[in-house]
Amino acid sequence: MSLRPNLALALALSCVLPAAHAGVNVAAGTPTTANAAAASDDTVDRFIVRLRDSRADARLSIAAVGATFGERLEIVRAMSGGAHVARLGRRVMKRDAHDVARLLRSDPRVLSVEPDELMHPLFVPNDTMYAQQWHYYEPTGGINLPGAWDISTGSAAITIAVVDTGVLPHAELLGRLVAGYDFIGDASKANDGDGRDGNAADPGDYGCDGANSSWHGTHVAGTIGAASNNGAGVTGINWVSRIQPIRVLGRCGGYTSDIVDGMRWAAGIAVPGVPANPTPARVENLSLGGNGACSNTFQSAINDVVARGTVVVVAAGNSNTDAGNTQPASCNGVIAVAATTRNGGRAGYSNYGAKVAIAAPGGGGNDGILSTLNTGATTPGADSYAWFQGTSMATPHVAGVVSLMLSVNPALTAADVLARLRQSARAFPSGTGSDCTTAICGAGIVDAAATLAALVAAPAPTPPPSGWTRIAGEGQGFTVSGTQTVRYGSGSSWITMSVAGSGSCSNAFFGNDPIYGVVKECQVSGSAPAPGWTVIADEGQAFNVSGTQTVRYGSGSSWITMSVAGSGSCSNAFFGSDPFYGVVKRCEIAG
Ligand SMILES: [Ca+2]
Ligand SMILES: [Ca+2]
Ligand SMILES: [Ca+2]
Repeated sequence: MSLRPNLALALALSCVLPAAHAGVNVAAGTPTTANAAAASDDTVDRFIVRLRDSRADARLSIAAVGATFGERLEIVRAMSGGAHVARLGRRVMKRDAHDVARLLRSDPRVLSVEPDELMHPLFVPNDTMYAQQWHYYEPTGGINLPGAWDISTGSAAITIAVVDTGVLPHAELLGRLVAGYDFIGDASKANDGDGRDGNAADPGDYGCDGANSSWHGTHVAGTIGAASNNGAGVTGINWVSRIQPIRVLGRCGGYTSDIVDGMRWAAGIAVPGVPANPTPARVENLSLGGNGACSNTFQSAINDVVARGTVVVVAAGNSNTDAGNTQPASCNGVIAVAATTRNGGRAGYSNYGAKVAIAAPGGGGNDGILSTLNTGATTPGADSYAWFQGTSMATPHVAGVVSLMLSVNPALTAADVLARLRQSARAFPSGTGSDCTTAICGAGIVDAAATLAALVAAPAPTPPPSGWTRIAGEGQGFTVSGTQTVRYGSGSSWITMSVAGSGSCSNAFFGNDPIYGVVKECQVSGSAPAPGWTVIADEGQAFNVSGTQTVRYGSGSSWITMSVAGSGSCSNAFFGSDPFYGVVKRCEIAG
């Protein structure tokens, strides 16, 4: 069966629209990033491809898949998580890209194909200035920070990754930055003259349809941790912890493939061709997004990052629509943040719906969020401050509070953090003219003081000691069979992580020091799945077992176990249902 005619049709359709669309889209001069970015988003030539056979020569295999459909398909680079970025020989309309991906996926050598979609910063610049950071302390629209600062202003052991346009060494950020990485592979998007490099400073994202540089990452970083109580400028939410710039957004946005590599690296997970992260982050702030339900590419990266004990906080989006249509806000395992205004109502631009976990101030009308910026129109100029609005600004309010929570108790898991934020959230006010409710804006407005007070009053319960078995002393290596829950620490302070294979009982491996000045050890959970599960297939692959054996299908803590004789398929259809909706699954064999 030749699929060539279908693909040709999909590609041909794509050629009609750019000219017509360009005419509609001339919003040139509108100084918002959202408009500036839209024009460059119409077409796609990059795809994220995962091959069935991970040992195959990816360059040859991917080219051969393209040739099957009469198209040129070339590898751009290998990604974290085992996939590859590939470029099609020509551009297709974005709305046709999923059809193209579906056709390529029909090749038996291919496990998955998704368009490598562009994500954008989700802020709305606003030049109206009010000399107050109402968003931190006002009882109606603020996040009740002063009471939280009485409990914690942050811990130097915690790192917060700002996955964004990069961060400038603003005087109010300089002492707080740790080395990050610049993941932008495409030099024309990067604006710094080359592809990936070790310098995550923001060179400016100017040049997208005449737009000036946004310094978006510098604004976000200032909300999380501008120098505070220093008699100058603005205050940040966290006064002590470290900020790690992860540069993924450049001119006209950033590719999903770069963003997920940056997310994994920030959490301490290896990325091909990039040196290891010496200071992995416990919190990642993603004030970015794009259209669409959660891709497998995003979900798989989020699963990996959360399994390392890192909390992922993302913007719900600025399209005044259901956040289920925005990614990565619609992914499982993230904390999606809606934006509220100074009177506590829903900001007119804010996305909403069941995917939203919690709300925080993003500003509206004349009341923006005040943070650090730069005067440069293109390349960096002088330090400055500015008011911005958007779910991009709401998100770092939550990431900042999460970093204070982890400073108080680094043993909290991502699930603990989310549950506690929601339990302690402040009820939405009514009569705002645009009321939030728990049905559309999450559990409430984040309440920093109430969240930290509850944390101090009742620390997260730790499992009984009898459920854990010592496997290594501090500084020793260890190996677990399959994937198991391992904790590192002592007494009542532990960092818990899901570990596959070998690890090291050290601060470096677990990302932080759970209990400073105390000799620690590593323990494996006694209630973890029985040792000895071995991966035999990824989702969608066929497998064979000799004789009759116990096979499980799923991921993390959700599995369907079945007795299989001979061959099977690692799929919902074969196992009868989906054990873990929205998550990439695999098959494992006992023993
Ligand atoms: Ca570069
Ligand atoms: Ca750079
Ligand atoms: Ca300051």
